[in-house]
Amino acid sequence: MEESVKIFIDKIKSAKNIAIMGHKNPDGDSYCSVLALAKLIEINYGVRPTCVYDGNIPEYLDEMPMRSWIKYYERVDLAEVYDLVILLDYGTPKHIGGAKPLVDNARFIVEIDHHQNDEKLGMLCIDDENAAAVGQIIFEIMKSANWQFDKDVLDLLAVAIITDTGNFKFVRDGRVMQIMAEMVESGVVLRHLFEALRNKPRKSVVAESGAASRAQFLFKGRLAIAIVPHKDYKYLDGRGDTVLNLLGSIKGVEYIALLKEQKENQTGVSLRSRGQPVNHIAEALGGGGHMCAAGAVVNDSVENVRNRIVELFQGELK
Ligand SMILES: [Mn+2]
Repeated sequence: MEESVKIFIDKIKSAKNIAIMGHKNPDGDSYCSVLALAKLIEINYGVRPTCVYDGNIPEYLDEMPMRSWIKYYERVDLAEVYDLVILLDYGTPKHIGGAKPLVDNARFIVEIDHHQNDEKLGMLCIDDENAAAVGQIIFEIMKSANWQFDKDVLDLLAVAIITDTGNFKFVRDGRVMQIMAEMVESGVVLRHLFEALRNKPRKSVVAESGAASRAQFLFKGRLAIAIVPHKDYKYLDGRGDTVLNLLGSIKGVEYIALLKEQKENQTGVSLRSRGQPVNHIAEALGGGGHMCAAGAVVNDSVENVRNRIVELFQGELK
């Protein structure tokens, strides 16, 4: 077992209270990894961690088990001092959100992450930038520590991996597929999980497909730009994957930029590609992410952000 995992386990064993949180506006990996790790700690060490989130939980995760274990940060006592706070999937000051007091007051902070992160909050960091999801790192910890697990844990970790790999599209090595194989051997039924994820509200699919139908195609159709206006933004569930998938399935489209008018002068940007890097463009906008899937939130109007993105792509696609 790695030294960092040994320290992590010692910290769990000696903690009287534990809190776990993912990043603000949790995605499938962040949300499911929090719940899976909480269950693992309860099963193996007899302590039920407090699970906290900020922002919105996407509706497609409604069918996931253990929903009642996780609480909106305003519903927990933010003044409580925890022996151990565990940050999963992007623990930087700006990603934590409203639960930050728990981090500030914590006696010890462990961070488990698979992003490039220069602002780590963890006193102990179990990071692996090559992992496809935090769910994968937790699975690996679970195996190396020989932890007991149950069906909820496996289903949650499987969904963490499925969602963060875009249904396995972004898998970069065989290890994560070996883990999936192990999970299937242990009883995970992928068909049930995919079915459970087909759970979006009609309004969000209608809003997303509307944005896709109004998309513009630039640079001989290589870049698709779609805009979700503010009036539709509230219907959006998660990042707008329907738009990204629809536009990404068009022949000749190599890059997709989805702009979400979150409020006046605040525009969320999701960038995708068929393999070429887009993270430097997200970084130029003040964001970041993975090579083929990145994003940013820009404090500017959707029109200005659109023009800036076209400018940034101009250098590469002209
Ligand atoms: Mn993740």
